[in-house]
Amino acid sequence: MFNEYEIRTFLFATEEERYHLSQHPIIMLSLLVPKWFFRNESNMQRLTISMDDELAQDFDELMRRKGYANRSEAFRDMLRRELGEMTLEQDKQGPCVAILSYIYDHHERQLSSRLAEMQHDHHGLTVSTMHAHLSHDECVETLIMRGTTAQVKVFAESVMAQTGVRHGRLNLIPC
Ligand code: NI
Repeated sequence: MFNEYEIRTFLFATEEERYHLSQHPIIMLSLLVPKWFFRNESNMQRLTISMDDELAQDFDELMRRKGYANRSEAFRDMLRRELGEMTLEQDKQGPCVAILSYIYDHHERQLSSRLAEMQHDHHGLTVSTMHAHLSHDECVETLIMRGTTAQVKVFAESVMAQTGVRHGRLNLIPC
């Protein structure tokens, strides 16, 4: 709806340019929006990135597919993900929040009780568990955990390695 670029263009334009820009109804409208509506840019840095046409096209395609409204937010998210992974990799004793999800066959011998027992044994790690009965045979579970990256990984891997547990995925978020 309102474009940060248009606002900035208006604010930094010369008198003459400003007159022409003021003919643009969207820009005039956007000036009525209070400043707090936009992100606080006072502590934001502007980076200029050069890339070849092909990479730029691929980036725009990725942005569209993922539903980003602009390149800046797409790039910030990629950078945050990369930095997060680096933090997790470098500091295995650092704190994290983790989400583990998996599907399992509840007809598998004693698997339900074994999984519950494993969670009880790590009650300090498991913050919450959600269980849903997917079908006659299958259950889906999502665990929210809190602990060091190393602890969470070891526990998650032992759960995913159980016979009958499938599609295990662990999402680690540094905090
Ligand atoms: Ni179930």
